[in-house]
Amino acid sequence: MTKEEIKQELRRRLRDNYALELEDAGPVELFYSLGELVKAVSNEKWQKTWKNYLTEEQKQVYYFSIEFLPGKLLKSNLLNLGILEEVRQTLADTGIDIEELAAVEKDMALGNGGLGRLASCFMDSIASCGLPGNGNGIRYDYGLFKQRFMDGYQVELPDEWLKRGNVWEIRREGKACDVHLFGNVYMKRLANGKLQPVGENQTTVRAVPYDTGMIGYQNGIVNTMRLWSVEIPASEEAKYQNLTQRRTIEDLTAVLYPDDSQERGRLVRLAQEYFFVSAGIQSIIRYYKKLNLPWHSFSEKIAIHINDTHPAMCVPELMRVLMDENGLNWEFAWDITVKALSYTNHTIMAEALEKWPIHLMKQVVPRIYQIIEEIDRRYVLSMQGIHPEDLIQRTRLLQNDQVYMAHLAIIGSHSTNGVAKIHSDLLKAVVLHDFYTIYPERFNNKTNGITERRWMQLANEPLSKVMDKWIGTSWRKNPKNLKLLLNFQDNEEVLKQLRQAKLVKKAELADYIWETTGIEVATDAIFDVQIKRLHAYKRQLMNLLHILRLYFQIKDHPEIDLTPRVFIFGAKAAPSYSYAKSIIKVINETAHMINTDSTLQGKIKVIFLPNYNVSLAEKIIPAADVSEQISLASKEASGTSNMKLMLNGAITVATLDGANVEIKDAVGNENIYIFGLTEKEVYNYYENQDYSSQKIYEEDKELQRILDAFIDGTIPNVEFEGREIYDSLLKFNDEYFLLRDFRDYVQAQERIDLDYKNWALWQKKSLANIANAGAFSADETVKAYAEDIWQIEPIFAHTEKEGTTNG
Ligand code: GPV
Repeated sequence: MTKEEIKQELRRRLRDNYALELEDAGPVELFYSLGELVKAVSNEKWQKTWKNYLTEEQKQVYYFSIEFLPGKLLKSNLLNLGILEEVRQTLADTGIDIEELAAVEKDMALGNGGLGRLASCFMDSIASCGLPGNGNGIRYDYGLFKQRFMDGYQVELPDEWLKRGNVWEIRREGKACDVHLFGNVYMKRLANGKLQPVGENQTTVRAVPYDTGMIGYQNGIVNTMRLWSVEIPASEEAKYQNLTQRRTIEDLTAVLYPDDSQERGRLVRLAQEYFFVSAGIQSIIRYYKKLNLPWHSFSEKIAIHINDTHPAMCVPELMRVLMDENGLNWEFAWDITVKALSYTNHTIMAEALEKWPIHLMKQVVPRIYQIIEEIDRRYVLSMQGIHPEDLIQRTRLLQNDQVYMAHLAIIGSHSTNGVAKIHSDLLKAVVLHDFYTIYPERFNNKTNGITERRWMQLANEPLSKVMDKWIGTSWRKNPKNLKLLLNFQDNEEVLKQLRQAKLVKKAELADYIWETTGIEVATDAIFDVQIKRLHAYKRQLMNLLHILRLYFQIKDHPEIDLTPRVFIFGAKAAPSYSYAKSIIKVINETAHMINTDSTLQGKIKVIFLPNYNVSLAEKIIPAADVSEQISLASKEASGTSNMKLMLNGAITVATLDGANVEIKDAVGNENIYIFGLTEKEVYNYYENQDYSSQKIYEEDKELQRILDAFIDGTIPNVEFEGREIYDSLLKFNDEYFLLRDFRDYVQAQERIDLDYKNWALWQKKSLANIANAGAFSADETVKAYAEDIWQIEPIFAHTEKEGTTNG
């Protein structure tokens, strides 16, 4: 599209939809008109893509995830369509700043954190690699809550993202399906002697899909993310005249559960899980039937991926549809199911491993529970005589009146993968060791990845331009080529320009901090960033202990030569996670104490930015100098903010946990600050039960002063929270070994303080991080999934300019 065409199209839409001239339109009208224009451009490609999949009978993957976290889509869509610069220019010619209208878009925040964002990075990469893939999830009316601070406390407000409508989605009523919940099931004998399950007193709801195009990077591909919304079916209208009853149904897709890696055994959550699983499986079967192929070819055309256990009911649901609705026998249906399905595990934290009470399953999804019982029975039977009885009992689906969802996912699929090397190894060695004994061939690793299109090209234009200038633009298409930057490690001009680019983003963030908090920060300070959900295992509290140490140091020695530092936090706590909320309160109070104390001469500042989300991440990450990845070794499955920060030239201070281990291997020891217990040492403590935080406290005067600050009034207004935290560290023996790792952490921080003073040395480390970040491109990750797990192939190996169809 030329600039002239863009302008005309925009003018026409503004006139037709709003009766406005381009010159008179405000950001809202401009955003919606531009959005529609983008949709028109991409719909043509979308239509070609899916038609092509159909006629070529391409094998497709369906990525089932209860969370997707795309953020804003306008600029990403423009970039991937290859018209971002043209549109920016066109608007600029009329005196409009594209950023102003881009800001109108609400973040699509249908996810909590890492898991949902990973799903969205994968959607971008799957399309960009020309892989036939679809997302399947839930269209929540309200996404993750909006976070405010009041008196330092987290306050949650509803996320009304659909208030002004969603330009990107297409409602496809024609593709709706019915989902049955509750009631009971009995077996009816048919004339041919077969047993047929019949549902009684069921609640039937309508699942209506809303499709959003997932636009590939300048390759003509547009895939589909399908999100389901609940409605009352026309046939049932009479039943639901009562408003309260209607509400109960509509509640099903009303709101995202705001718990990150925490299990919650709520009925509505179970119904949500079944709802999007059933609708998704039904629409896959409907598609497969169009192909007119025999059932035994199913897994040659369809791969279904289970993103963590939330969609694990794909196993019994696919069995149900194949048997009850299509007459296949158990053995045949089981063979198809196991071949089609695959599963990713995202945590080893016991409290996050889903288990559903049997009574709840029987109540909400009675037929599914019957099938689960039968899977369990046959599993036990098939293993007897092959494996020891205790192993079979430990791995079966039904235990302690609960359904173990991870067991269901592993037994009912052909692949189980972890999300970083260390995590996958721990699954095999400890958490899922029993299953590894039984199905060693099913286990594999797929280290997470990120899309550098959003996290570098869009979020960090100054850095992108420096890259273009020195290594050319090929990294934009092929992130692995970021490696070319290594040729310039000793080129002072390159180092200077990289530093300059960082400074630009730091200045922008400093402005944002000033506007939102009224606090002034200096851009020559180290911007030290920890951004992720608030969890005890992620140890934001240890970061705070270090900050308090610096505070006391400056208080005692005002003349001390510290490199100025700005500590930046972004984190939401699950509304029910009171310990995490206490940590937020204490960080906020400490921040206030420090930021208002002029005797500190601005040497340290603490900024807790409210409402951390994808858009805020895009502001913070490019401005970061230091990336805090300090979870207790073995607890963080992978992490992905570690990769985004590295890509933007931040240097990581890290434990050997999750993907940090691979980041260390990629950049080398001299370009990362590693500290703390190793995963083996942590497990040793568990085995020997000989950890005593009290002992460490007693032997460390400085640590005593820091911990006492929580209860002696040093940190103001935290009478309750300070005590809670103090007790967790001493009375309850410091579950995540903060005190054990503290000294080592402090030493790593002291090295950072020193190294930063030598800008060229620091910038060289930063360069090494940028250059080696290509290894963590989600493009590479999804290609590995495609080859090893899904067995799907890219359709177009060529670029946009060479054409958009392959014949
Ligand atoms: I399970 N993760 C998440 O965000 N929510 C969850 O419910 C579960 C896991 C995260 C892990 O904590 C991260 O370490 C990981 O990088 C991310 O999933 C993506 O794999």
